[in-house]
Amino acid sequence: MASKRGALIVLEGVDRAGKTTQCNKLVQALIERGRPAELMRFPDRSTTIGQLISAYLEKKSDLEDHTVHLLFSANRWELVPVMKKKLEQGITLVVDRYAFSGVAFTSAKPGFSLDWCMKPDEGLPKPDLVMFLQLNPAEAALRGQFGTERYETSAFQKAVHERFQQLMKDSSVNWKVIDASQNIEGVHNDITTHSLNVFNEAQNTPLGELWR
Ligand code: ADP
Ligand code: FDM
Repeated sequence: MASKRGALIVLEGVDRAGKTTQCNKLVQALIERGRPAELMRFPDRSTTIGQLISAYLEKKSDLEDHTVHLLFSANRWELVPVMKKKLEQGITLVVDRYAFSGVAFTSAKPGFSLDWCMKPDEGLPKPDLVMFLQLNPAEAALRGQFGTERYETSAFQKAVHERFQQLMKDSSVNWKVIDASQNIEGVHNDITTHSLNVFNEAQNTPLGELWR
């Protein structure tokens, strides 16, 4: 009998909402419960495409807006074979940003529709669960200043946040909104509960295709 697949779990949210902190804690908690789990993050800056993206984010290079959008998407597609293999092996993937960041960030730029931005990511492995870490800008500001990378300004982040709200209206995706203003353990407990709840369904249904 084929072994049960892992779950595909994504964390999204505004800058400093705690995505990286929580992804690491979730992987650890799942492993401690005997469920194999691994962390992934997008963009994955280690690949050739990822290095182009990284230079762009660090403002070491300029790329045309459509082009960089497609590179972010290509960076996900290039990792799909690895993702599918791990999921088939029963490994749960906890992913720090995914196609939703891709759409929210590009569509926050002038002249980009949500529809156009979604197209290149259509058909990617569909997450079993997407948790949005919700935090208001004033509380995010208490966690530190913006960094120096591209997109790290309050006006742009506000536009991105609005786009995320639009994306969350899509009921074909299993969105859960998490109150990210709680302390680290409080957020972690909510995230762990939602994650454990999706295991049964994930194990008994084939991996879906995003936005199809
Ligand atoms: P993100 O990946 O969403 O940008 P991080 O996990 O890197 O966020 O966290 C941003 C900063 O906020 C870090 O200094 C982290 O220690 C801190 N932080 C994370 N979660 C919380 C929390 N629940 N309460 C207070 N500070 C937090
Ligand atoms: N970002 C991230 C995009 O613009 N498109 C994408 O598809 C993805 C995955 O890149 F500003 C943006 C979001 C953020 C930056 O920063 C990545 P981190 O600190 O590596 O998450």
